[in-house]
Amino acid sequence: MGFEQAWLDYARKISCEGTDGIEAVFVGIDDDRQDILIKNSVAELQKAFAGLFGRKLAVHMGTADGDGICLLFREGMPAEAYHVYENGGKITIEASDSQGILYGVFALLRQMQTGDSLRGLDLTKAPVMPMRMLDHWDNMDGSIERGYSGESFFFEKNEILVNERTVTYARLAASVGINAVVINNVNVKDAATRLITERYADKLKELSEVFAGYGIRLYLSLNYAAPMELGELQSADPLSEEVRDWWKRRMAFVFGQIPNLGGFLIKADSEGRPGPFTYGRTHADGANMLAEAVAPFGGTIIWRCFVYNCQQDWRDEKTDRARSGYDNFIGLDGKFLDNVILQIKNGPMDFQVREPVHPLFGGLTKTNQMLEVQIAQEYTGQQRHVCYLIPMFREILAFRTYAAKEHDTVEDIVCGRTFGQKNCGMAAVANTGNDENWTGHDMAAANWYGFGRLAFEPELSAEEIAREWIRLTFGKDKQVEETMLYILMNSWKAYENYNAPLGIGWMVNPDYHYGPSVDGYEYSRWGTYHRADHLGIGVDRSSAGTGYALLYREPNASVYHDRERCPDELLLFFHHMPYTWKLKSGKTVIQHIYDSHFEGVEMVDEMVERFEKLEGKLPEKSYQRMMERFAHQKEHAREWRDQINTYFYRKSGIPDEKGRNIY
Ligand code: GCV
Repeated sequence: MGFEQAWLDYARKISCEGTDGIEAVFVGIDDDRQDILIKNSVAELQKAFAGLFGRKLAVHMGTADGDGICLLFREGMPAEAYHVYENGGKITIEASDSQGILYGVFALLRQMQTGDSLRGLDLTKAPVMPMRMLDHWDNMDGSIERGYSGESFFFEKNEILVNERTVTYARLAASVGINAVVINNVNVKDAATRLITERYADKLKELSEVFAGYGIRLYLSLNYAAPMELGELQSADPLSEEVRDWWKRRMAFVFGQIPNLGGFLIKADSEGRPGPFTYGRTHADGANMLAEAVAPFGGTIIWRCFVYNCQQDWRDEKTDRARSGYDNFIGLDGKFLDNVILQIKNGPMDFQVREPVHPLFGGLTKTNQMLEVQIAQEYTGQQRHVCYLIPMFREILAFRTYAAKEHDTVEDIVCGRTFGQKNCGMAAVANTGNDENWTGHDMAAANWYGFGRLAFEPELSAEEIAREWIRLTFGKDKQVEETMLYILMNSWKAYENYNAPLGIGWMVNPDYHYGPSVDGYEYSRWGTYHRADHLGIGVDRSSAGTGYALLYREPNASVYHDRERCPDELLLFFHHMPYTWKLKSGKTVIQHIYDSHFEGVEMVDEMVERFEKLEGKLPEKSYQRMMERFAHQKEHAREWRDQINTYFYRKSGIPDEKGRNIY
């Protein structure tokens, strides 16, 4: 399938003061330090100027002396940082490494496309998170686990694809500062187990070279039981010498073949995947074995904390899936090697529309950590509903853990400010596929764009990021910008309103996780219950219940533990409450359920009404694609509203104060 250019579409002509005099690029970087990143930086400038202004930029090598855009190395700047400034009509991009130059080029182009002038431009940026990663859940047969925008563009029929689309993907990712990409699903099975064998070495090398040209390290998800599944050993015990040697040899081979390999991501002992528990070993044993094997090659092991018992009995009210990540890892704090990073989902459950922050953030103090979020909207509308997630990510990053006197937010931790860690950052489960527009819903591209921008500059607001994305994608039209901004900024709240109420989560159709099913997961083995009866709803996670609330540091623990102080939006996550309980908002729980569900639908109606007015102002194809999705969202939001309201009306017998239609 063909593909569009998303926010790097230079086809639309623009005007920006200060660009007229720019006729050339001057590369004041010694020949021996010019690499593929510098070449790609120059090529990007040429491509952009050709598209945006119809002008061919000349290139002068070995000099930074001329009117135009000058690329220069300047010692002493932090890694990947850039300084872009204008002086007398001349633009200079300085960095201490080629990656910084590339980011500077993209920053300049962004400024040209979103701003009105380059006069007085003076931007210095240094990314604060060392690792800014996209995790693709692509399978080698071309399918994508939780993929909502077509098939994989990395794999097809068990082969690796490297083509024009790969290059455009790398450009898009690099333009927002992504510097690491995992190409295959964490559920590593079948052919994917063989990614570390001869079979795929050449193609992986080729792919990694494309990535390297844009400052992206290639990562692979690893099958923990590979020594057995490749038919070479009888065991995968991390303390067995034979197993350890096997991994050392395998890693020497893989890194020898793929020089730009960053390392591996591992899902172990989770949802049926193999892991060290089989041998009575800990996750530190497992992770460290692999870390030792990759250390000689500068490799990193990213080990996921999404470990829980997915064979739970719904009758068992003491086992709490929310506790499991914490319980499995907190005792291992400080036991991981330096080149291991624990990757922790933002919440203790699984990317619900609302969850508390994972208590391992702030719990772990001696371990490298990364935040894992999901821009593939598995539980937030699957890229058919619009749901701009950057406001949620901002809230998560701003959460105070109280793990230190100051600089103790999640952002501080994953930027290395709290515990001084060098190996940390943020990863997002990717939302791309081979759809023409990459992300199914055109507006879902704002999550891809936004994730990268946020990871590079976490100080940006969700609104600033949204405005940038809108201008880059659709141009600088006031009505388009304000309308799209309104939709994006209201979309998470709208979705939360018509979804499961007050932090309880789930209530989706099992397996494919789309559409309402209040009891879909209520009697299942997955540990995801709402415990509603005719009197009330919610899971008691206080000390009288599962004790989960007490896993946080004070004062968070006391606040969550106390039903009077617990924030409304998380009340049912932490407490089982009567329907008649008065929330801080002044409404009862049941009235809140009704009101929020009616409001959610009204919000969607308002978004769609505003969007319709953009007809003729957006490219016809994108407008039609979005209209189709909005029409579905409108109808589907009603389904959510009516099923949830009706369920709780029938369960509680309490009518809506406002007498609206509930069935
Ligand atoms: C890749 C959830 C998803 C699974 C996913 C898993 C994970 O359970 O539904 O599809 O597996 O999370 O994050 O490992």
